[in-house]
Parts: sequence; structure tokens; C-alpha cells
Amino acid sequence: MSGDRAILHVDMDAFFASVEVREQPQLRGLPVLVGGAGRRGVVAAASYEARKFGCRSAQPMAVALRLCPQAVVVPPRHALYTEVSRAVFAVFERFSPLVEGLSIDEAFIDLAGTERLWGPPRGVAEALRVAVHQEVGLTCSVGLACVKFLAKIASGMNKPDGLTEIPAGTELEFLTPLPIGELWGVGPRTQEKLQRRGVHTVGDLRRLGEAALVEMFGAHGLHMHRLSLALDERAVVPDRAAKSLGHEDTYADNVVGVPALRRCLLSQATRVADRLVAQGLKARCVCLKIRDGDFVTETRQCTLPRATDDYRELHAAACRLLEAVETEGRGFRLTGVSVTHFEAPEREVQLDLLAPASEPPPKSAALQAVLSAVRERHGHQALFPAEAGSERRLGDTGAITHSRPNEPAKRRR
Ligand code: TTP
Ligand code: MG
Ligand code: MG
Repeated sequence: MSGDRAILHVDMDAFFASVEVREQPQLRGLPVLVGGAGRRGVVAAASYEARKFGCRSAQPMAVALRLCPQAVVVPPRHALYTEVSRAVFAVFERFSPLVEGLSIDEAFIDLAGTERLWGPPRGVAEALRVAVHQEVGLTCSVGLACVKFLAKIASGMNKPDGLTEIPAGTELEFLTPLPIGELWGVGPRTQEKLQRRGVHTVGDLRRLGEAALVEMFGAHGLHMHRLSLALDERAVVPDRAAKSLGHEDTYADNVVGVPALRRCLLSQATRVADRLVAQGLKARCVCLKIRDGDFVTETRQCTLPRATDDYRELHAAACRLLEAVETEGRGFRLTGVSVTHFEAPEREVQLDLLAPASEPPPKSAALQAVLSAVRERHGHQALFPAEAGSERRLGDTGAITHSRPNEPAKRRR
């Protein structure tokens, strides 16, 4: 795999429906719809037998039953699915500590460094599928590739119960015929604009070239071009241990335009930096969360070369992440900045303790430096960075998040 990265994307097959079939074996082989049965009910999950009739998640139940009148409708049992999800994730975590949950039934698993223990990635993917089936009684589909977005596309290619590997060196060939909508972050507006230029597949996009894409979409164009070349440096950010600290605000009026969004992010980056300094922490991973007027939520994250508690570095990173978001023609109701992967300055202090005993103990000096920095940088309201503009500092209305970065069951749309 390029750069020796091997990433799995695992997604359970017809998750809610499969759990119900496991619990009620008499349903096996039948078309099963999990969801509200009432007139306004919606299908949450459809078994693969029901999909043959055209039944799908998010379809009105009435439509699904018209397509497949013999389907068995089962009311959802969310507590049960959450419990099964935990069991599935516990299996994932035996194979690698780097498990990033995306929703209740799917995760990225970074196999970096597991080769010595488990052997080559394809074998790990197979072993994982067997373990999930034996221990939880459910099937899943797995994609294996060198980068996240390819692993995610791959896992959907041979559903249900499939394993799809994109071997190193074949990434471009794999991507070339795919419709552009398969690329992350290529929304309907971007698709429309590209289609007007005759761009329908990822291969077309690549041929259009970086310069033309940048001219059309700015940094977002650059991002798309990189994806078309199978370049995606996003790391798998594990849920465990990766506590996050963040600040987000919801706006009464949608925020429009990059300059205004950058000001919002500055306010949030400053808040996050304040709290990092207050807790004596530095963070390496920065995450941008942004939700548009249609409630489409996107997140982007990056890893910094070194841990920081500096608002300018956090703001710069958040702005870079913003460049990869389609902002044109969209208004945003929420923005947020959060950080993960903390490093405590205590580590530096401990290292210093290994120095010769004749040197003065560094702890008080380190503490003093931090305190001065806090006072200098965050001492009072007047020191709030001028670049933030004249708006009142968002504060009491803002939601402070202090949670796991990827709560299960949070879906992107
Ligand atoms: P998905 O993984 O999207 O779908 P799935 O597991 O049912 O089927 P597939 O084999 O294609 O992966 O979603 C996981 C669960 O999340 C799904 O079983 C039910 C729930 N869900 C909803 O409640 N509403 C929805 O609109 C979707 C898409 C999923
Ligand atoms: Mg699924
Ligand atoms: Mg899923």
C-alpha cells in the first residue's frame, strides 16, 4: 500500500434489520423492514431480501410496503442496536487500537503497526469478518485501501458480506470510471458545475487538471484534484483515549462567505486555546465542524506538525480545513473548532527531571511561563484578537463540547 498505510472501512450489512433477524430467526430469508409502521413511518433499515423489491433506508414506510407488500415490519429497538454496536466495536478494537467510529455500524480501522501481530492486511480483514460473525452473529462488508476515502468506497462495492481490496498501485485505475459524486465533499452544486464542463467521472476530473479546478473552486478544487489522485492524508482518529475539547456556535442568521466564516472560526479557535492553556494541554489534531442551512453537517480534521495551544495556529488550521469545504452558494448555521490528541507539558517537565541534579527544578519556571502567557494572551477581554472584528465575542451562547470526537450514531446527513 502506498506509504505503507493500510486502512479498513467496515460497515455492518443492513444493520438494524440484521440484528432483528438474529433475534428472531424465523425472519431469516424474509424481506424485513425496520421502522415506524404508522402512516408517517419511515424505513430505518431494509434487509437485502427487501431491497430486491426496491425498499431502502429513509423511504416512507407506505412506499416500501407498496413495493413489497409481504414485507415484515419490525419496530426499531435502539437500545438493542447500541448494545450490539458496542460488541462489534469491541471486536474491532482487538485488531487495532486505531478505531474511528463513523456511525453506529461503521468504523475506520488503521492497521499501521499491526502486521507483526496479525500478518498482512488482507488476512486481517478476513479474520475480522470471521470474528464479527462468530462472536456477534452478523455479517459486515469491508474495504481495504491505502487511504480513508478509498477504503470507504471499497466497503460499499460488494455488499453484503463482501471484502474489497484496492491493491497498492491500482488506486488510479479504480477511481477513473467512478462518478464524481463518489468523492467526499463533492455535493450536488459542485457536480452540476463540473458536469457543465463535461466532467462526469473521476478520470474526467483528473484530466481537467489542477489549475482549471483551482480556478473554478479555489482550494476546494485542489482538494478534489488530490482525491482524484487517491491522495488523502486524513488520519484515522481513534475514539478511545482521544478526548476532545471544543467550542461551537449556532447562529441566528446563516453565515455566508469565507471572510465571515473565518471570523467565526477565530472566535472559536481563541476559546479553544484559552481552555487548552487553562488545562495545561497542547493538542495535535484540529477538527472543523460546519453545518449549513439545510442541516448538512461536515467535519474535516488535520494533524499539526507539533502540538499547540496557540490560537493563531488553531485558527490557521481551521481556515485551511475550511478551504476544503464547498462554501459557494451556501449559508452556515453552525461552526465549531475542536481539538484532540493532547500532549501535557508535564511530559517536558518529566524529561527535564532527567537532567543533572545541579540544575534548578524546572517546574516553577515552566508554570510561571504558562501563567504569564495566559495573562499576556488571554488576560482580559481587550486582548481578544483584533482580527476577530468588532462583533461581540461569542461566549455564553456558545456550546462547549467536551466529548468523544465521534459519538456513535452521528451521521453526516
Ligand atoms: P447504513 O450502514 O447506512 O445502512 P445499513 O447497515 O442498514 O445497510 P448497508 O448494508 O447498506 O450498510 O446504516 C446503518 C443503520 O443506521 C441502519 O441499519 C439503520 C440506521 N439508519 C437510519 O435509521 N436511517 C437512515 O436513513 C439510514 C441510512 C440508516
Ligand atoms: Mg451498514
Ligand atoms: Mg453505515
